[in-house]
Amino acid sequence: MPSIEPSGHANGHTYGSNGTTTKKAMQSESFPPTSSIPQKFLSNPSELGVTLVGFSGGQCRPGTDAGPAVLTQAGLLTQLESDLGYTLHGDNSVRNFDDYQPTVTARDGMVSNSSPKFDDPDVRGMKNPRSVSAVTEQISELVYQQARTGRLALTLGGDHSIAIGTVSGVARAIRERFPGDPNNEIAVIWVDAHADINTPETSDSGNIHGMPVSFLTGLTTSTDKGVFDWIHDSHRITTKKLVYIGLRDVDAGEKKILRDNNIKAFSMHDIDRHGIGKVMDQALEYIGSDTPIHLSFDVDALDPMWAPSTGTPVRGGLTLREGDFICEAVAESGQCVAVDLVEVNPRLVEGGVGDTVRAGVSLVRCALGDTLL
Ligand SMILES: [Mn+2]
Repeated sequence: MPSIEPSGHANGHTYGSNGTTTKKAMQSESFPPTSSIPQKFLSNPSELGVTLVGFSGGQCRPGTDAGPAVLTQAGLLTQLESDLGYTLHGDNSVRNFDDYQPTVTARDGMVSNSSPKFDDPDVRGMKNPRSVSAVTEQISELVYQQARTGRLALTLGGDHSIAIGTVSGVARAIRERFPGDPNNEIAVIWVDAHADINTPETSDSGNIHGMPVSFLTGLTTSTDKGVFDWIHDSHRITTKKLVYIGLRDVDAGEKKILRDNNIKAFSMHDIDRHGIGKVMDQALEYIGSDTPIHLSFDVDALDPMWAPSTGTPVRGGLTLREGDFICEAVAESGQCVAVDLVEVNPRLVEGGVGDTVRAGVSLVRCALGDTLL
């Protein structure tokens, strides 16, 4: 079992070879883009709590587990430190969750249903249920430990099932940091081609990366031992503060869930009609200025023209600028407490991994306060 080291490197660390504190301090004096946005909910706004999740067991294509490695190799974390002036805490290498990673079958190159270290048969149709539950439980604790210090929690995935961990960890930390405050329930902006709100029962595929929102909102619960039975009320979010942006491939069962629960969703149709600027105004107004925001960005929200290396691409998506704008608008709100970037799959090389990685780097930079001018 991978060990949990919650607070990581207490003094931060340098990702470049010889970056020094002196140089960084001088840079933050002359380039203050990050600190220029007043932060409403972060007590340590210049600190980032990084979690690097190399896990792909929430779906059937190997490769998203290598997402954090290619993003960091492209210099993302170094840039956040040297260009944006953050002090980095948490992971400086990718957590691989080897014990829980499903095996790849030689026959078809797809992920098999049981992980190498323990038997993991389907539960309620879910594939790899115990593996995904165990990994997301650990992610939840790790991200909680970062968020509870008042840092912004940045998580690089991994498939989107890991958001069961990230969002639950942040929800718990914010409740704890603002006890008694009626606004201590986080809002989640879920940017995605898909709604990821299937219950095990409505899902056709059984892939848990299509279900995280149903577990996070309590639309589905589990009492099966070792299968998401670790999720409690303190981990959950309300459907009232959930906002989708970029939807265009929503299952019939999910459409019913969105309608029945009156969940706020801006599809590509809405973006076409109003433009991304107005959509973001409406999204932030809906959430309200008194609520912390967790931004969970699936790179497949972007059109495959910009981000082809992802497991479930859907044409007709966001341009890179629209994606960046969403991130910029969330950063400008001063309400952002956590950012996920998920579903970058460098094994899917058709169309170009480089473009996808560059898009991912750009999205994260924008979400963390980078500006064009
Ligand atoms: Mn997703």
